[in-house]
Amino acid sequence: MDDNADRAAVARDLMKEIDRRIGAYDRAGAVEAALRAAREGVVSVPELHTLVLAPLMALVGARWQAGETEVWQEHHATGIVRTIVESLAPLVHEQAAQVPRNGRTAVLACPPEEMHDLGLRMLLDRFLLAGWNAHFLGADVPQEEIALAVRALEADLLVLSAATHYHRLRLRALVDGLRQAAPGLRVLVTGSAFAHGHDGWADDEVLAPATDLQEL
Ligand code: B12
Repeated sequence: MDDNADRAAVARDLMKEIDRRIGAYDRAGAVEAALRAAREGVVSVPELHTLVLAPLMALVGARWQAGETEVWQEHHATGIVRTIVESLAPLVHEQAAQVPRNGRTAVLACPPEEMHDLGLRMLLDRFLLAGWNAHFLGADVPQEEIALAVRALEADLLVLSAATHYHRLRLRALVDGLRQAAPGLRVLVTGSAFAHGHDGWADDEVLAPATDLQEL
């Protein structure tokens, strides 16, 4: 087995273990399994995000959609995954301190009424680990507050994330408005609403998950 296949297999096993522990309502065990793997370098933080936690959340969503689980179980699982991501902040800051800083600042936010901020929260860590100075504003941020934040934080880049098609449509007007208010600001959109294509958006307006953030 090559190294990539090896790491993918390790990540799959870790996802199964975290999933099993969440299913058994073993919050401490699920968090500890993820933290141990990241601290020991069994998976890197970006691998934990993309190969373990994102597929786990897709599985959680699919089970709910198939009627196999209740909404509260999806909320329960989401809460534990969020705890895992937040618990890794000290490790991320420690690792980011070893990476040469690029002197650029990114602001990450969800547009008004968009509640899916977990993927964007993971992206914050990946920006920090790629040498950016980055700030996360979270879910459902009013347009005026986004405009104030990019100015106050002297952002070079604004990343807006949407998970639902409905929010993706409203994002067009929001992005155009923000660009008018802050000419020269680079604005990118991302999130699972764009996972199956980005009609109505130019290629260079969309941040795809495979993008090398150091090259942005
Ligand atoms: C957790 C969750 C919630 C939580 C959000 C918690 C939070 N704070 O983030 C809560 C309960 C709030 C929620 C609410 C709703 N949700 Co919800 N939710 C999910 C769930 C289960 C997981 C999302 C997640 O965190 N994934 C983990 C992160 C890391 O993954 P990600 O953001 O998707 O990003 C990955 C990929 O998408 C991809 N990717 C990301 N960006 C990009 C960009 C490009 C260009 C590409 C190519 C790929 C890509 O790479 C990432 C890493 O692998 C998904 C199921 C699913 N399959 O995604 C549904 C899902 C996103 N929700 C959905 C819906 C419909 C809703 C509700 C409308 C439900 C309702 N009737 O109330 C509300 C809307 C709330 C709102 N106003 O925003 C739909 C969206 C359908 C659509 N496309 O329009 C989904 C897909 C479920 C489904 N299959 O129906 N939800």
